[in-house]
Amino acid sequence: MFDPHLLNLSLEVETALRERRAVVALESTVIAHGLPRPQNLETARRLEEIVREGGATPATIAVIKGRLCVGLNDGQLVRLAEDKDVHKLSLRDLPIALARKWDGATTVSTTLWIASRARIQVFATGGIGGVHRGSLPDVSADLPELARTPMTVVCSGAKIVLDLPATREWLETHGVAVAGYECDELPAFYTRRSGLAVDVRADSPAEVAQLAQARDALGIESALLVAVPVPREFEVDEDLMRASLAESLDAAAREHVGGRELTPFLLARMSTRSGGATLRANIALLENNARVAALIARELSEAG
Ligand code: PSU
Ligand code: MN
Repeated sequence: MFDPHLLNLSLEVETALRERRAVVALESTVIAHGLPRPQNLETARRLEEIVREGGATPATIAVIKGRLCVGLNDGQLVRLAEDKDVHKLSLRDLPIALARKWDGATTVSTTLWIASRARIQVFATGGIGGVHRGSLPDVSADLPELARTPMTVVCSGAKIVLDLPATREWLETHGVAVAGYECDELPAFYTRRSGLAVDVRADSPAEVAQLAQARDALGIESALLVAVPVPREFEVDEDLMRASLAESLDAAAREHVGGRELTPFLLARMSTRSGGATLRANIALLENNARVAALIARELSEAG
C-alpha cells in the first residue's frame, strides 16, 4: 500500500486539490535532461506561467532528497535545471531514489505514477517515450505506466526518434485511447503528421473531458492520450528533420549510446544538426501543450 506521507505537496498544489480546482502536472526530465541550458530553466518557468494564465495550478513533479515533490519552488527548479548530478528517474529507479535520498527528475512514467497518487487528473508533456527503433527491444517505461494510470496526458505524440508505428500499436494493444486535438492524425512530435490515425478527434477541451469522464465511468484504468500537433509556425521542415534524425541515429549506434542516455542524446544531436529548429519546435509544443492541458483541467474540475 502506498503511504501518502511520502508525498510532499506544495501549499499551492495542496490547496488547489483540496478545493477541487484545476491542477496540471508537469514532468521534470524534460528540464534536467531534455532541453539544453539556459532554455531548460526558462521553459520550466514559462510552462508554469502558461498553466497559471490558463486558470489552473501547475504541479511540476520531481524527487528532491528522496521526497516525492509535487509543486516545486523556484530554487528547486533551478537545481534541476543547473546541477549535473540530477538523476533521470524511470519508475524502476523510484525506490532507489527514495532509499538513497537522491535528487532526480521524473520521466513521464514516474510523473504519471506520482501525479495519480496525488489525485491529479491532467498531465502535460512534450513527447512520450515509446518503442525505440532498432533490433534490440527498448521500450520506454512510459508505455506500461500509461496503460495502468487513468490520467489525461497531453502531448505531441511520441518522440520522433522512436518507432512511431510500433509505439502506436503498443498503445492500442494495451488499451490506451489516443485522441487527436483538432487533428485526425497522430502528430510526430516536431512535425504535425505521422500517417498514423488517432482513435477519435476532439475539437475542444469539453470534448476531451467527456472522453476522460467516459473512461472513468467505465472504470478503465488506462490513460487518455491527447495528441496536440506542434504549432504550424514551429513545425520542422520534413527533409531537415529526416536528415538530422538519420545522422543522430547513426551517431548513437556508432557511439554505442543506449539505456537512459539514448533519448537525451538523440534530442540534443538533432537540435545541433537542425540548427536549433527541433529545439524551437520542442519548446513551442511544450508551451502549447501546457496551455491546452490547463483548459482541459478546468473543464474537468468544473464538471466535478
Ligand atoms: N519529451 C520531451 N523531452 C524529453 C522527454 C519527453 O520533449 O526529454 C523525456 C520524458 O521525460 C520521457 C523520457 O519520459 O524523455 C523518455 O525517456 P526514455 O526513452 O529513456 O524512456
Ligand atoms: Mn529505454
